[in-house]
Amino acid sequence: PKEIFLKDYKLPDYYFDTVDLSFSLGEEKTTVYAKIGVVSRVDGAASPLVLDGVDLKLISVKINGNELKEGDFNLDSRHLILTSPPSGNFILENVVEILPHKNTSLEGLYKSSGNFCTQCEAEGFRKITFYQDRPDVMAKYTCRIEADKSLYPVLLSNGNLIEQGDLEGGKHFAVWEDPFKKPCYLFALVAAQLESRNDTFTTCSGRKVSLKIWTPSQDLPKTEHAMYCLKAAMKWDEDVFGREYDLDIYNIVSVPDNIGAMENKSLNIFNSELVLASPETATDAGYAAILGVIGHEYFHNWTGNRVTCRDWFQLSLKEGLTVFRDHEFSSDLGSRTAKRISDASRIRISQFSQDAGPMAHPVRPHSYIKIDNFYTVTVYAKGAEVVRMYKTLLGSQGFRKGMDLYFQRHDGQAVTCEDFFAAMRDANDADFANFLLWYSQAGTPVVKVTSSYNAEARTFSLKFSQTVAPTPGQPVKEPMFIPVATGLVDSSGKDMPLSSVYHDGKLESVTCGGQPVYTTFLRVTKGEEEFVFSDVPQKPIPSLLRGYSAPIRLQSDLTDNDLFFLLAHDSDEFNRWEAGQILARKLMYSQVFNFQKTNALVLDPQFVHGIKCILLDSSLDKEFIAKAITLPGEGELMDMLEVADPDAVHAVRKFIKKQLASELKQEFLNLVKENRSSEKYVFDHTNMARRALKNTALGYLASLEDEEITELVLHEYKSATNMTDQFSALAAIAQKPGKARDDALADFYNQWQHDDLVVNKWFALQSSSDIPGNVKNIYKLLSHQAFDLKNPNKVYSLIGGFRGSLVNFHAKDGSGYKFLGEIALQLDKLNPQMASGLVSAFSRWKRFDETRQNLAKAQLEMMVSTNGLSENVYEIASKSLA
Ligand code: BAL
Ligand code: ZN
Repeated sequence: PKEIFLKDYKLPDYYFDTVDLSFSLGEEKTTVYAKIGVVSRVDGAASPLVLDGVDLKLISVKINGNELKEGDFNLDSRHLILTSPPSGNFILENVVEILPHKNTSLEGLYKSSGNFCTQCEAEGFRKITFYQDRPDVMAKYTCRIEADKSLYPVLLSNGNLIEQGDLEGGKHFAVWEDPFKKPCYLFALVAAQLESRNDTFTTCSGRKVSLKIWTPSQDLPKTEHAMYCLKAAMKWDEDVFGREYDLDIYNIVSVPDNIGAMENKSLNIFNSELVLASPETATDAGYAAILGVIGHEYFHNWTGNRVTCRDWFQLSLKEGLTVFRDHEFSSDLGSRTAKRISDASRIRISQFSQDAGPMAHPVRPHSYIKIDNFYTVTVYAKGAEVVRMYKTLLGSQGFRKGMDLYFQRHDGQAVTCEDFFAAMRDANDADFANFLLWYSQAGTPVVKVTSSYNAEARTFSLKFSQTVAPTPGQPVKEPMFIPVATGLVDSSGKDMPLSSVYHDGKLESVTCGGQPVYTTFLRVTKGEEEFVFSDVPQKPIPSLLRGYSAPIRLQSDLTDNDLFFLLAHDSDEFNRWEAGQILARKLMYSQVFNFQKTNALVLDPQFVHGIKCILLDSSLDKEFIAKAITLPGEGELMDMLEVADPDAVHAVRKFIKKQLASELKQEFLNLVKENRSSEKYVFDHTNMARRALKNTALGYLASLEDEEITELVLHEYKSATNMTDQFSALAAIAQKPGKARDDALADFYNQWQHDDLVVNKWFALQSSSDIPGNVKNIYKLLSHQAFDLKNPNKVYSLIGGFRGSLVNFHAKDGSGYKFLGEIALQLDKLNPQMASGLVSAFSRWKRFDETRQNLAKAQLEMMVSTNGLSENVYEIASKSLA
């Protein structure tokens, strides 16, 4: 396999300015005719025109109406090369045949539950026709679709419908025209038996946009929430970013087996999991995910479609920015603190773990074998944190100025991360020092802070030192530019006013409009440096990295008492939560050593007291309480250990959870009672927060061996009137093996077997279970009538879910590794992209003891020596072994 490098980027020699496509869709084969207006960029001698094409049967190729003969072109399994095209502009026509019903890769044009649909990002368009499949080739498209009318009554593509009609033989056609230039990865086509929920949105300039969400008719009632989300997103983008929608129609199509959700111009195609919801079938988490993803794909219309990426190395230019925008959207519509906690947790659990493994890469990777493998938490979530730091540094208004300049400069262009940086800088005349390093340097910065108070001088000093560990291909790192939001908390728990800081030999004012501030943003840019606050009347407790102002690991010298104090008093809710998490991690860490030495495990009474105070504090938001009493995950703990020990970490977390449940049983029981509701389901923050707290309390209680509690949990399961409550109760019952668990799981399946999306939750609950030896059950579920290895949702639920149980995936007998290795190879033949996603679970095998290392390594070696392995899996497996 060939590695592709950013440094080798070259402008294309040819641009395409118009693309007219015509599809004749059939059951046996589909014919695609493409007429492309080619513009040569280079004067003089024409260079060969290299077109990408995979799994295409070439029928004919013409230039300016003349059919090319053998010798005028070269054809291999991935390219059509026109050896000597004319100099100047010309028309290229080609006809190919493709087999959508045989396409299980879910890229290009494929059949999904009997309907035709496309997925072209990143490099799927080359499975539709011969083309320069790269994002910097932007053209205006028309698309004519012809198909059987009774089988495919709905024919959709990008842009506006300009013509439609009936044809002989029971066929019909539609012609769509997209007035905006776009790269081919945004092309989309759907031919299907679907119906639509219809609505309208009037834009800020008074244009009426027709909104349609397409699903099979029986699912239409489940699209109400998605429509609400779409309209909310359109309004929000106008209000917050001044971005108006630019066409008169916006379609969203829900299909059961798309890989996720896709922002195709005016024709988003979504996995049904991210569109369909009803109170009885979707949880609060599902409702919230739909809000985020409908928003995300809509926001791409400006950040991704109108302004796109020059090349795939710049993927985070659109994804990091659009994730940031969807995070802000969800924060504005729900709880900002709770959202920030979830997003920061994802960075620290998944992204830091990627940074510490063989697939560590910068937000803008330097190279790849398959770009599909780089739709990662680093490109998306760390990329969003990088965008957030611009906002932190510039403030809301400065950030908006930067965004406006970015759109003004680059609308209709394919650009780079530097272009975004330059717009932010130029709009604000800002000094960003070496901020660009966030795009090119991989790894998690570790920042150590020590503090000291000088009572005589009334100064408080913070000394920072930062390091970034080596990552593959980057042995030596430079210091990063890190904004550290800082407050100083006095002995009564109030924030001290801050007015000046001595730094770099200068006394700098940190006031705002002449007034002191309560949080200031320290710009940490060196390997080591000191900031000294002046006029500090008493020894403060510093509240550092408020709101998680940079994606770093912070190690401070705060004592346990300081942390308990911040847990009780910090005005920054994120840091209140953070203080509790640090305390919990320290406690769990100490108990892991007790477990390893076979000493009895103990729970610090001060910790129990801290949790109790949070539980009883009625002034706190309920979702915040639910998050604050949730213990850090096993993965976070494993990351703290020299040698990852899944058995110890699992036993310790389970012990602390059960012990807390036992000591705070009455409080948890009260929370369950006080937060029940028999009212109709409402998706809003107040009600979601109430349900989150009740169900977190129920989860704690269910860890106890107690008949009365088993009865209570069963009662909650049976009396639930929405999926959030029903599923939480099921999960609580399913914690422990036994008859109650078996009966409840069987009952749930019987109730919901007709609804695939609910059955997927049922698969995931079982596969991610920590019950001992669970891999046996998963083998059984593989042959369950509802499972299908071709469907991504089912694969994510049953196989992906299994990775969620660290204790079973890393079972010391190797059964978990063997299971995943076998399945990944089976899946690789159907869908390499999904297979490589699973294989990444092996990537940190070197973190484990020798026995586990050997077992995991054997699976990776087995994969790379398999004949016919995909490039996707090869890249992950070989880099993991390196
Ligand atoms: N562009 C791929 C799907 C998404 O991130 O929106
Ligand atoms: Zn996206």
